[in-house]
Amino acid sequence: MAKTDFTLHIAPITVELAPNRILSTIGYNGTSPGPLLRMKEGAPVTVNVINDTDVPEFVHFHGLLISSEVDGSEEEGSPAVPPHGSQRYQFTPKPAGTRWYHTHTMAMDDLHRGSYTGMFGFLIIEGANDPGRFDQEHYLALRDWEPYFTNQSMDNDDLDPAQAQPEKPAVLDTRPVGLEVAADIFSINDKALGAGEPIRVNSGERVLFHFLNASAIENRHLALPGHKFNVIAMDGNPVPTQAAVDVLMLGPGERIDAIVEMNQPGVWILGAPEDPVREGGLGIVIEYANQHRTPQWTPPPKSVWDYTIFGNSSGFGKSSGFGKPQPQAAPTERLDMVFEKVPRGAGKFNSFTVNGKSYPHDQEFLLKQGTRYRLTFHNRTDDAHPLHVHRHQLEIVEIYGKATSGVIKDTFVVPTYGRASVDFTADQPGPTLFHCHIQQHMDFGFKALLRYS
Ligand SMILES: [Cu+2]
Repeated sequence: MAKTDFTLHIAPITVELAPNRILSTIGYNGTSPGPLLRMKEGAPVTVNVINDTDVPEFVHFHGLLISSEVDGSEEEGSPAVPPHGSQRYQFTPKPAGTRWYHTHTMAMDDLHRGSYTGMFGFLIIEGANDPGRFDQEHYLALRDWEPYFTNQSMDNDDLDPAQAQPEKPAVLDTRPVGLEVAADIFSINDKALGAGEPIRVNSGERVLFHFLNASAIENRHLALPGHKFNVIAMDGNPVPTQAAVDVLMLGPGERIDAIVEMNQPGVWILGAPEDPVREGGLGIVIEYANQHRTPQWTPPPKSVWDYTIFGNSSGFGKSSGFGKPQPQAAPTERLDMVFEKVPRGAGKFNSFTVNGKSYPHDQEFLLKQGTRYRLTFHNRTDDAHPLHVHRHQLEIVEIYGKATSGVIKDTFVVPTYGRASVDFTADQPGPTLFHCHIQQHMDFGFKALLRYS
């Protein structure tokens, strides 16, 4: 048997967000986030997962181009980690970049299962990507805790681009909607704002941040007063055009690598622009040397998130000059997915359909190996959804009614009533799961299985 390179031990843990706020959950190796797994691109690894709970578990390696057998998805036929048993995953990690791993079990109406737990962590694949000069780096995962059901909409999608909403139906469905999941307690990694050590910086330093939205629930925004985020990679993939922005947006599952030039001495809060979210814990203090005062927060300039400014079509920003994706052949086949929400379609909860049908869409999405596809997502719902395709890389080619190229993602947010197209090459045989990365949406129908013919 191959030697074990990494061991993940699933068991109940406690997380001390603050001295007066200690949570019980499930985690990997006694902590949440779990250990940072550092792998080398192209060097085979064995991950041994030991499950010390009473239920089957799946560990999904998110953003990796690996086979269905080890992808960690029940729908794709990966074997479960049995209760009080273990499972070995052997694969060759690729591509280089900021990836992550997390549980992929269903939660349904149990808010103590699946991605509501502390089972997630960063997975870094080291390779040829060159982030440029930096003085220190930090891995920051955004989380919410102690989720509950509510019929009060908590959406904060107002920072999304104002747009035509091409998929908005002429007549809106006004039936009462079901219970949704919300949370009021937040953290970055395992600490609420102010409870952990600050990030200590010197004026003039370049700090590389690896951000991950590990929430099961909601898209998140981040800002750092007086500073800009120079985005160099999204979902671990270098962007064709590096651009500096005031506010980042990450849907659940998304990652952003960004360099911040520390040139505003003071003590600042890096956190969520929405007051209840930041005051609920989603933030971390940035403290310059020899600065002693209360951490400052000022609202960021009004800002909209737009993936296309990082693409090849953009006229501003500076070319990253590394890892630039090769121009791809034009797609020869088309696929369409239409998403609709059925209010209270699952009893107390809403359900979702893809092309008017429920999972698993037998034989509906058949891929021919080696073919490049254009997949268009039609979001006929009143939410912005983080869409994720397993084991493949997606090139955004149209979003917000704008064309772009070269932005390579595994997860991206399709706006409310919006439309987006991605191109991908079917070069990863095996069942392939597509789903919304909001746990409740996935559990209640927002998913489909793509198969190779
Ligand atoms: Cu969703």
